[in-house]
Amino acid sequence: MIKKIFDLIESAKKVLIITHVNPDGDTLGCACALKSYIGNKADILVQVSKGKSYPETYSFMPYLNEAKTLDNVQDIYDTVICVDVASVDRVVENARVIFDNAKVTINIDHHKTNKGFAQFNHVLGGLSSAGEVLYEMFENQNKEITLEIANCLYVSILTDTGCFKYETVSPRTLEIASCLAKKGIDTASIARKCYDLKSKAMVMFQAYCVSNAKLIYDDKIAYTLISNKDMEKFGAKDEHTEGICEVLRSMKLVEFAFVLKETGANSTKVSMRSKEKDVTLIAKKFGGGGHTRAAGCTIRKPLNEAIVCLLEEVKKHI
Ligand SMILES: [Mn+2]
Repeated sequence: MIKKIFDLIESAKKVLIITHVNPDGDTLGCACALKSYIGNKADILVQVSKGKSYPETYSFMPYLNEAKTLDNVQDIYDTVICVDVASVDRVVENARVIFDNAKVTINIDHHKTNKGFAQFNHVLGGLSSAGEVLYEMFENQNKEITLEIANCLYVSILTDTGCFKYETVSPRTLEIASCLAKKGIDTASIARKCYDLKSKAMVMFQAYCVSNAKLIYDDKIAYTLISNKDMEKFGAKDEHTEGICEVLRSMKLVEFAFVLKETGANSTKVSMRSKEKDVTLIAKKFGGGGHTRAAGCTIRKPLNEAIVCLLEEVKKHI
């Protein structure tokens, strides 16, 4: 399959590399690495809607300033490649039209819930990151990993492992990180750019969300609700909620952490983290998915009802 995918890329006329919605470091890192490899005939589509952008944190990465968005992408691609996209539900609006019309569709991912929605799928569920999957593909086919590609893949792996903290980190993950470091990337500088250049507004907003958290079930469950009003009050962007769930989980007794964000009158986006338990079991109940200890879903209910439904489900897993 790996050789086949590189052959398909070779023979493609116009390639669209698609990130998942609410793009993170992994999907963006893979998109930039692939764009760097493929060159001019490839465009990146960062799936963000009108007036929105990918997280500012990642603006240091190459090609993102020229990336397409859902507002301006055209249906002119014969080949599309989804990177770090767990399911086709995460290809939305006109991206979905382009995906459906493309002659060749490729899916490169590491979500164990990925069912292989494209014509050509290379999914290694359980690997640390889509970046690790992509690295192995390059190496398997003896493709040169340039300094630029190494930088991008390192961002993928670093961010999707929470700085090499998660159980998904294997000896091979660390070996790959080492290989990337040997290419000459500045690992300290990348970590600083990813984690220590947050805006004051973001840190203050996160502190507010954390201080609003409720702890229940002998502190086993921590959750916080974020309304549109909260977002407005702090002038917060969607990306500013990134990391709150991890802070809640970091409390000693907490097993499950949830961040519920109002996304519409009848729509609540849920991020979930756990220390040991499999949160994909909870996410799947609401049509979501993800990883064992980091998953998400959208509950078609207002914020205050969504939390009731969610806790009802979580109780079964305590
Ligand atoms: Mn990922």
